[in-house]
Amino acid sequence: MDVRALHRQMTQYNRWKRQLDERLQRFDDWGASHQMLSSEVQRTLQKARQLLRGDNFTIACVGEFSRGKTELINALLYTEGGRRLLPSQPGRTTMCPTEIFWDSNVPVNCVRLLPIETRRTTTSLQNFKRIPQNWVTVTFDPRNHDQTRAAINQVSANKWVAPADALKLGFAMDELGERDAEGRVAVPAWRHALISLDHPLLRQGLRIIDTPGLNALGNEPELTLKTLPEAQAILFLMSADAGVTASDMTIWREHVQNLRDEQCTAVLALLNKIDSLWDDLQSPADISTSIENIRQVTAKQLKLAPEQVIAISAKQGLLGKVGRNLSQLERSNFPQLERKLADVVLHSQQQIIGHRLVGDSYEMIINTRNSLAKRLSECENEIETLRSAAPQEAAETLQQLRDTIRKSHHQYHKQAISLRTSQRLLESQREALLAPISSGLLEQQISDAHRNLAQSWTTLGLARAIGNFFDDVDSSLHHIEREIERSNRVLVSIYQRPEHNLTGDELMMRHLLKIHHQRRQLRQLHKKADDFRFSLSTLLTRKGALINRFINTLVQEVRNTYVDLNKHIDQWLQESLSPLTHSNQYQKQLLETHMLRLTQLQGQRNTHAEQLESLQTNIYHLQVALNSLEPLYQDIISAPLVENASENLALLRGGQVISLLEARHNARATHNQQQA
Ligand SMILES: Nc1nc2c(ncn2[C@@H]2O[C@H](COP(=O)(O)OP(=O)(O)OP(=O)(O)O)[C@@H](O)[C@H]2O)c(=O)[nH]1
Ligand SMILES: [Mg+2]
Repeated sequence: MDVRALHRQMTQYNRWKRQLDERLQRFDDWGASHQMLSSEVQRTLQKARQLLRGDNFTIACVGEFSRGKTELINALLYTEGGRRLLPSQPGRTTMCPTEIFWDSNVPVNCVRLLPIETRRTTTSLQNFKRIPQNWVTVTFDPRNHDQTRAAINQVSANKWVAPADALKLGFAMDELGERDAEGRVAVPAWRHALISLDHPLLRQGLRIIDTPGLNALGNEPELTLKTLPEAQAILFLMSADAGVTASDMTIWREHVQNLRDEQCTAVLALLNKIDSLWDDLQSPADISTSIENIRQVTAKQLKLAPEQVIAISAKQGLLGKVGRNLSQLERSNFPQLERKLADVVLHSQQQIIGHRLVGDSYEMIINTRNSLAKRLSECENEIETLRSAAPQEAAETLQQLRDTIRKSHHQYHKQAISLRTSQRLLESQREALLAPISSGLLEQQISDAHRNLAQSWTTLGLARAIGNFFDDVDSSLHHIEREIERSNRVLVSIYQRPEHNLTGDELMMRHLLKIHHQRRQLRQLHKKADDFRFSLSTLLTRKGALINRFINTLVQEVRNTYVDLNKHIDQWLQESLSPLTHSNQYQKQLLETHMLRLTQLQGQRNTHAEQLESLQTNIYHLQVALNSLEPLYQDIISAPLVENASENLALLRGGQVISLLEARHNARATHNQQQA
């Protein structure tokens, strides 16, 4: 039985990323030592490397209280020692959202805690993460179990406050439990916890988010608006003995379903605690049948494919690992969950492979090597021609060689001019592309929304103000999509010009302007805003503070997405022609160097032997450069990146698919128009 699938996949993923990063660095170093790479190429390499380094793999556990979210994390992270890492008990245990990871920049085992009082401000969690002074840090030595437990158990800490203070912190009375003798109520002591723990899985870049049940998501807008959408996988926990309860369904609908539908997050629904259905009086076959039935019913209720619902026992998984009892572990079905997660890690790897920056970097390496090899073979032909020429014809032969080179240089020069014109053509789209998402326009819409909100004393008025704001956002999105379509036509027409001599459309398809990611984000925010609007009548009377925090977070997230969009489009304008430019500049540069050498030879009236020697030196330099690039090139072509085929075959535009044929047809039409 495979009990280490996730660990193995994470290790493989990291090794793969390191290898990719190392290859890009080798190319960068090669360029530096041979002075052969333009600053544009270097920038692409740097950005691709940043992408690889910044990438974490995040799993978030979501569900009602006591479904076993924390127990599942304990089983996932168990290594040795026979103890639970995180507190997991009957009833409410985890009181604040908790992120568990290993921060290799500050390699200290510690728990950082954000006091609940920070909820009185409208500052977002993201901003608090940048202000270390607001956090209480408790360091611990993992070999000291009592110290570790005391530090980590803080995630279930409560504090007693007056009911009025609890309301100010955004809690609703019905969320709070019994009052103590002094009439106070218990609220979580911390708003958020960050646990940095040196652990083999976390060292590989795994990040786990544990959330408390009981309306924690509703109370912390940033969790639903930002943290969950950014996770690569969401585990939604239910209890096998209860099936999908009404409150499970509410959490599913409000916080998870939408993320799954947008298909950027892998969602697995888990029916936990199957051991509570194990019954000595029933045959194992009967028990399996009844678990299978619950699984099928759950899949239907959640509208998921049955293979996305897994019946497990987190507790038996943990106990099986602790006691090294393989049959118990197998029966808990925990290894199946780990295999599923391993598949999600693999998917994440494919997404990196499909990233334009990574594809471009590989393309440049291959392109550089091929240009170099071509130039070298041409030089070898030249020297052969010169060698076979009689000494008295040498001057004439040199002249012929220069003419040939000048001709090809002329071709590249013409291409360079055409590329500059193309770049200007793209640049001329800038204003129209960026206008719908300009910060001025957005800030105007935000201030209109704030004014309307401030004047709205009724739920209807508030709902209308939020609705109007998102109508504005939608209309900007619509507007920009029309502009993108136009700009992509221009790009296609450029890539398809005969002088670029491209075989296949892969390169062009990779460089079309796509904003799937940002569009998805804005749609999700819109959907959340709608859900919020419709729940306003129940919220208004009790949660003024929450409404403010929600709206602020929402607006901030829209703002962030706009900033991201602006950056994305600006980069596209600068970089979408870079593969063509790189190839052209590089060939041109090689030819120029060579032509200079031939001109010097002609001018210096050297002997035939000296001329041959000089050309031989040139060949030698090219050969040295090629030899040092060759191992990297061989590595790359022996293990190429596998492209995301579907993305290259069709360009998705606002849910509509433009076929490759159509794109080509459009390109030809534009090209003909320009020719005319
Ligand atoms: N029998 C059984 N009990 C389990 C299983 N998983 C968790 N439990 C128990 O259920 C109780 C609640 O588990 P937790 O992991 O604390 O649940 P949670 O979802 O994190 O709950 P909150 O932190 O309150 O949101 C604990 O006593 C666990 O030991 C399981 O697979 N089988
Ligand atoms: Mg918990």
